[in-house]
Amino acid sequence: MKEDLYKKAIAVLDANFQDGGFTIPSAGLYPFQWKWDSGFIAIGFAHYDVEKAKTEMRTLLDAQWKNGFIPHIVFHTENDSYFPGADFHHSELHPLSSKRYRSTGMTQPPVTGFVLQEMYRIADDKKDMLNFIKEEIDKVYANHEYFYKNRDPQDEGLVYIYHNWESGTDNSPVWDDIWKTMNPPEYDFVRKDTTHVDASQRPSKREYDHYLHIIDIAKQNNYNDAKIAELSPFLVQDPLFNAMLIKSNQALIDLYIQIGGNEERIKNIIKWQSKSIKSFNDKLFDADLGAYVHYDLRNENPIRHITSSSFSPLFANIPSPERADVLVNTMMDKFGGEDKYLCASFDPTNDRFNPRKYWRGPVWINMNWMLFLGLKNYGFTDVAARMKQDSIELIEKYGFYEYFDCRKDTGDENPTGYGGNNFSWSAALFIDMVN
Ligand code: 9WN
Repeated sequence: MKEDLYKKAIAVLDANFQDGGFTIPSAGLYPFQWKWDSGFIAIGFAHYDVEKAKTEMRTLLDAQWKNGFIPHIVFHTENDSYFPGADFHHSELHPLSSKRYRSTGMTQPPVTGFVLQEMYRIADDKKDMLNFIKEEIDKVYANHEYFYKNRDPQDEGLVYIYHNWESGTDNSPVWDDIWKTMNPPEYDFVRKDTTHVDASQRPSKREYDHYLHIIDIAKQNNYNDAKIAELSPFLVQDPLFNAMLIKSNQALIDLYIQIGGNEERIKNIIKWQSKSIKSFNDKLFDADLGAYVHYDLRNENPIRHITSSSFSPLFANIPSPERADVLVNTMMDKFGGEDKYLCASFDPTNDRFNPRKYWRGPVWINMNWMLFLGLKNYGFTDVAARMKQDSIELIEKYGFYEYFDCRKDTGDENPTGYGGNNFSWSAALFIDMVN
C-alpha cells in the first residue's frame, strides 16, 4: 500500500511540474508557483529527481527582487483559473521588482534557507549539492537581510507580515480579530477558487473583501515597505513566519560554515538570530495559554488563540526543554484526543473551530511535517511518531488532498479530503516522511 502511494506521490509531483521549471501546487485551483509550496516540493523532488529539486529552487530564487524580497506567487504564465492574478497585483509598481517575472507584492514564510539544508541532507552526491548551494545561498541571505531591514520597525528581531496571505494560514480564525478593526468596501469581483472547490471549504466573500483591500492600500503606496508599516491595517508578528525565519537563519549559519569564508555574513546572521530567539520567547509566549501566539503590531495586542502555528517554534528549536514540555502538553490536551488526527490547524475546543473550512480547523501536511521534525528533535518520540502516523493515515484514507478533517469520524457517508486534490506538498512531504 505504502509503495503504491509512494509511486502515486511521485506521479502527482511529476504531473504538476511545468515546462518553465516550477511546480504548481494543484491543477486548476493554484496554477502558478507559490513560494513556500516550492520549498516543500523541492524537498520531495530531492529524494528521487535531484535536478528537478534544484530547478524548482533556482526558478524561485530567480524571481527575487533587487531588494532581496521573494514574492509569494510568481506568475510564469497567463492563466485565468485563479483570482487575483498578475493584473490585480501589479508588482511592477515597486521600483525594484523583477523585470523578468510578474508576481505578487507580498511574500510567504521564509522556507528557502532550511530547504537548501534539507536538500543537502537528502542528496547522495553531497559535493554536487554543495556546489549548487554555493550558487544560491547569497540570495537567501539577501532575503533575510531584506526582512530584518524592512520588516522590523521597532528593531525587535521579530518581522511582521502585512497580509494574511503572507502567513500561509490564510483564513485562520486569528485574523477575525483584525477584520473587526477594519471596514473594507464591498469589492465586485469574480471568485475562481469556488469553481474548483466547494465554497463551504473556502473563505467567505467578506473575507476576500478584506484581503483585496489590504492589497489596494499596499498598491496605492507602490508596495513601499515603510509606507506599508505605517499604513497597513494588517501588521502582525506571526509565530510560524518568525519560527521559519529562525530555522532558516540556523540553516544559513550551518551551510556558510560548511562552505567556508563568509565571516561577515555569519556574524550578521548570529546577531539577528540571538535577538530573534530572545524576543520570540519574551513576546510571543503566552504562559496562561501554554502556547505561542500571534501579536497584532498595528493595534499593539497579543491575539490570544492557539493554532498549529503556536507549536511551530519546536521546529526551529526556540523553546527551552521546559517550555517545550508545556507546549506539547497544551497540544495533546486540546488537539490530541484519540478521536482526532493530529494536528488541527485551530484549537478544536474554541468556538471558532470549523473542521471543514480551510485554515479554521483542518489538518495540513506541511504543518504536520514541521511539527513531526520539531517533536523528534526535542525527544518527544511518541508524539512525533503519532504526528507522522496520523499524516500517513490521512493520506492513505483520502489521498493527496490539500487539507483533511481532523475528526476520525466525520459523520459523513462518504468522507473525503478537502481543498485541491493531487496537491503537491502533501505528496512531497509524504515522500520525505516515509523515506
Ligand atoms: C493564497 C498554494 C497556497 C498556499 C497557502 C494556501 C493557499 C492561496 C489561496 O494556497 O493560499 O496564497 O488562494 O487560497 O493557504 O498556504 O501556499 O498552495
